[in-house]
Amino acid sequence: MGTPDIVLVRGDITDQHADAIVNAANSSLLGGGGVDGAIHRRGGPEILAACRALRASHYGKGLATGRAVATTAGRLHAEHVIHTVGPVFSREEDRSELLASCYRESLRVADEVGARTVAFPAVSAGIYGWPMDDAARIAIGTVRAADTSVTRVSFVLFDEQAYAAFATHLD
Ligand code: AR6
Repeated sequence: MGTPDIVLVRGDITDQHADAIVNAANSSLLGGGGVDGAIHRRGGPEILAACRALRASHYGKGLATGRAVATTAGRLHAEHVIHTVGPVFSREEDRSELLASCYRESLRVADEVGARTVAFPAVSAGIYGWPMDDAARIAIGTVRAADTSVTRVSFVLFDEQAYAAFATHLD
């Protein structure tokens, strides 16, 4: 147990090779746009079938915000997809702890399934509206404070602005 090495990658998370790839899902677990759409498209129907089975067996009301759960990774270059539900950004309410929980819970699930290398997107920083700089601060701060058997976390950033925000907080 300890703190993982952190690397930043500019690119598409569905191209990554890792033991586990984290999906920025929603509580339905039944797919959506952004990372979620890309993961289901590239990973194939096996992932959705596993999500449906989880809905039926454990998460009839959906997966709560800040939680994480693992499925097969289908055709992705990974063993597992870890689906986590980020909070929708709010100016009225501080939901930072829920966003931090996504990273902590995803690493806890990674430990449970024995994943040593994990690729994360910038959870909540797309459709859910979180300002990128703050999303990066929470992501890096939480992973740095983790005590996990995961040895390498890569943050896979889609564009230059996201990459720059993460690079600032890694320094
Ligand atoms: N690889 C890496 N990063 C990506 C990719 C990709 N293929 N596609 C988008 N991003 P988002 P959220 C970036 O919207 O904000 C879905 O409908 C994107 O530019 O995927 O947590 C779910 O079902 C942004 O920086 O996730 C939920 O309903 C970051 O990944 C909702 O969106 C996250 O953007 C979740 O919204």
